[in-house]
Amino acid sequence: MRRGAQRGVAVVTAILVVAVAASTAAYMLSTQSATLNQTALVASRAQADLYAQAGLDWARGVLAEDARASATDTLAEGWAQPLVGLPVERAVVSGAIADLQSRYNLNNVVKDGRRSDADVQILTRLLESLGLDASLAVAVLDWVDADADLAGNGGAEDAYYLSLPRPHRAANRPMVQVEELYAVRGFDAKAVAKLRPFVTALPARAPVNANTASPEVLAAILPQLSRDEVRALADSRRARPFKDRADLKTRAAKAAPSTVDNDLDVKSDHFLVQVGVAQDDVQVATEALVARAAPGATPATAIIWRRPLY
Ligand SMILES: [Ca+2]
Ligand SMILES: [Ca+2]
Repeated sequence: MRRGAQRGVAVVTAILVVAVAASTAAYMLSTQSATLNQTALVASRAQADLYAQAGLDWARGVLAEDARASATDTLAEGWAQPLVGLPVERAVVSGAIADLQSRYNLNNVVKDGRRSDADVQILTRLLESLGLDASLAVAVLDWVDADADLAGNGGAEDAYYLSLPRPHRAANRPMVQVEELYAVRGFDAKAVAKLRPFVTALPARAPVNANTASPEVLAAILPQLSRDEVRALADSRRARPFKDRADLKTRAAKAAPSTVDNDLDVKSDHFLVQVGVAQDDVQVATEALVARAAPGATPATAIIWRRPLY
């Protein structure tokens, strides 16, 4: 009986030892494979970063080549066609180039250090056409202009921004990223979401490319034209892109020639390049603002900023 009990305990102990040994082994195996996975992940990530960089360089090359090939920029050109899922070794690379001058440059509201009334009016019309408060244009102007004087109703400078629950200052310089709008007086997430597809923040004064702009943006710039006339003008681009400003003036005969000269163009110098890379379990996406120099200049393109997309 006693001997039997001892045997029983021995068996239980043996089972326990085996179980502990097994679980320790399993644990060791799992940590080891986690380490292996981690190493593979870091390697994949580094490789994906390299592909993203290569994708960016490729896009810059495409834009430089396009500048040599044509004096206009239209959505029918090669650069405007997205690159969807190109297999490169173990990775899949996607990319897209968007013309940022198809949008209205918010920084245009200040010209040569001073308020540009014509541009504030363009922004006001754009806001109104989107169902947004027109006074937001004044808030943008105060945000961008160097002074601390209120530009008008709805304007805001440091005194307003410093009184907020999360105080900050007015930028008082050109916007670097269009997301700065979230910090500007009167803009909530909904207003930013509405306006954002139509505006951009470029480092230099930039006219809107009439060959790529949306009818909404064209209408804001060309108030002399009716909605239908703007749409017809935009539709006509598909068969016949605008060759130059003279062509634009002829085909938008009601437009003020000075508006065409100051606020419109038929080409672009600023592009948003987005590159995505998927390799194994790693996904890398990056976007960059690429500025194109005048034809013949070196370097042909420059990266103004670059940031991870996720
Ligand atoms: Ca072109
Ligand atoms: Ca200001």
